[in-house]
Amino acid sequence: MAMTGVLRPGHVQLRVMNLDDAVRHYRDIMGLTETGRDAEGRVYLKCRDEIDHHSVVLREADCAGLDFIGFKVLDEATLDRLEADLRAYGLDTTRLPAGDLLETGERVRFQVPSGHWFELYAKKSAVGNGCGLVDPTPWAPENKRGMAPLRLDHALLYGPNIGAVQKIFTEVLGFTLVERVLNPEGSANLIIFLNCSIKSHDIAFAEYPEPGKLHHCSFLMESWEDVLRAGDIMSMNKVPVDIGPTRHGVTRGRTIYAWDPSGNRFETFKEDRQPYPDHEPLTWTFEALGAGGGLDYVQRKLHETFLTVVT
Ligand code: M3P
Ligand code: FE
Repeated sequence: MAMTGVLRPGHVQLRVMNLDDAVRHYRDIMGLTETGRDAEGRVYLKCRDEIDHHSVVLREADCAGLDFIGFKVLDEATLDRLEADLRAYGLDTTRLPAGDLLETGERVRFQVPSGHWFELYAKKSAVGNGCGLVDPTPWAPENKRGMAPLRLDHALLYGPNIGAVQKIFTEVLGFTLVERVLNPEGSANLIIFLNCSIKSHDIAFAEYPEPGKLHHCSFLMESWEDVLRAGDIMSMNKVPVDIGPTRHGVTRGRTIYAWDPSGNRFETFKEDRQPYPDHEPLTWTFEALGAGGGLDYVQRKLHETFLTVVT
């Protein structure tokens, strides 16, 4: 098997300021399926083509934002190895018990120098995508509701010390730098896009003074047509839109950025690039992030919200 180690972002736990409004957004407007609620009141949801029990966990809190992101790893031996590797690198790790998140095995949690909390886990109950395992259907009609994203795809996080974060992800966790945007001086990276697969990115970080911030969680759509259709659904439901529909020059992703009722940005996204680990990373100058269409290839402008609005 070529794909080992860290497989993918498997879940995000989001803080929302009103649980009912958030459930209406993620379940009824976006069309994720609710798969459970726990004793703490957290709500678990999954996208229609995901196999595992959940990818989005909503927790009611006083302020919006991201509690943590979990990455699924191949198996328990990989989890043990990566835990040891993180410790050998000098990071503190803690183990959360199986069942702390519904239907999820033990998680190895650690904080990176941007202030974000990550966790690795090897086990989560497979509930399936409704298509079956023998003579499967291509999609399950009962799960194709609302915007109907296929899966949680990636997140862009804002915080300090992204150079140190990049080292952890590439040197310990086996990620590859795929694309980057330089700072205005050209002296360091302002934004880095990393994958652990051949996705255009599995995680991205932007240099920002405040630690632990969320720029967006992204959801993969089946087609560009479905991104536009998601835009229709946003308008019908008065979901506030930030940017798009357009294409990012950086990563080539076709996109809409919009906000959930708590102000957490989310993206409906159709990827358009599959970089292998042997490909050279692509570099964008800061000037090209705006005028070169890095952020918005159609309008070629640096929308102010991109650099300033985070939760
Ligand atoms: C994405 C994406 C920038 C592009 C961001 C890209 C920073 O959010 O999912 O492709 O210009
Ligand atoms: Fe994105």
